[in-house]
Amino acid sequence: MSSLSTTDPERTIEFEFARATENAALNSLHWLGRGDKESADAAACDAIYGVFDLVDIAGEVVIGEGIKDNAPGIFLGEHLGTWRTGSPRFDIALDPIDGTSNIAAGMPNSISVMAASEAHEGTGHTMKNLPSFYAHKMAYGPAVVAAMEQGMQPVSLDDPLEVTLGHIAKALGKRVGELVVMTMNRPRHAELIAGIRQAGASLRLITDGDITAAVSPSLPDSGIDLYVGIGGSPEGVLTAAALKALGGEMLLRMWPRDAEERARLLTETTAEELARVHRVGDLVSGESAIFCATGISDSPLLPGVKLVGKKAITHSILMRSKSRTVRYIRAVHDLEQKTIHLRSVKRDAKVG
Ligand code: VTB
Repeated sequence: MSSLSTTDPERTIEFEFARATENAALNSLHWLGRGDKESADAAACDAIYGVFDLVDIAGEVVIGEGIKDNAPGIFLGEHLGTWRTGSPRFDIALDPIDGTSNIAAGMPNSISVMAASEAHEGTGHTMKNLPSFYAHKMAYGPAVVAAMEQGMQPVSLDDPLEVTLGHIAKALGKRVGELVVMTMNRPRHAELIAGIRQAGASLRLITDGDITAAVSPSLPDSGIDLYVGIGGSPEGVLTAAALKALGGEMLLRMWPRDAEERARLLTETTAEELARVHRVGDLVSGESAIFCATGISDSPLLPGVKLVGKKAITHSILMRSKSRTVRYIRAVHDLEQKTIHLRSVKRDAKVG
């Protein structure tokens, strides 16, 4: 008779993801505010490798990082886990630090984040690696999804902003003036920002890290009603893994930066794909997915790491879409006892 852990390996393996992002957060904390984002990223990657070097899974990175930030990175196609015979296969998406500029500047809004979905022989990847650098995204929570299921006109990336805000407000039983919209502060968002102000909604701008921003509207107490803007494509897929478990939704369309990128993308994909509006289920097509993040510095999703005497307190969110269980894991790490297994060193490193 097979046990739950062999028929549903996601159920036990998910906790290793929490260890991995916790250790990535703890190991990168040293770099908070030191102006060195590459070292912060390298420290997070080292800890993630270190955890998975001890875990019996056959993990393939299907969405990695690196190219964008010119960072050390864990790249597409890399293997995580021991790959012992019989280990369950997982597709993995990760951003060892979303918001490396934030951590380097000692600013809020950085997390370590991973997503995974069980992979099966012969079927394609369970998470979609988009070839564009940026994507146009709009993310909203379960109440808006429910309103649309009950007949409210669906929101669209192509509607004028005031129309979209009208729909969101109606779905949430608010006035537009009571809505809070979040986006990244970028020149490319000048028109968007002006439009939000013009419509009379409140605006929360962030410098970086749009995974936490896009997940926020799906959390009951984040105070954010809508995320909209142009941010990284891989971050969009990681967001989708979270929304799949939270019951939120996102519309995402690739956004070529310029004519040169558009031309390159057209050699890799079709014009239809470029024009396509993806939803959560298109980006994360596996039957189920795990999403896990640990706060490094404070964000609307999670508090950052707190050092209290000889202890470090981490806050993580761990969820999987199959059960829709959302766990908030507050962990107290005794820094005098705790070791972080790193790939780069033979013996385990002490924290701090
Ligand atoms: C985006 C966003 C990320 O970097 O990729 C952003 O999705 C880069 O935007 O969360 P710019 O090129 O405009 O700086 C993050 O904010 C952090 O990686």
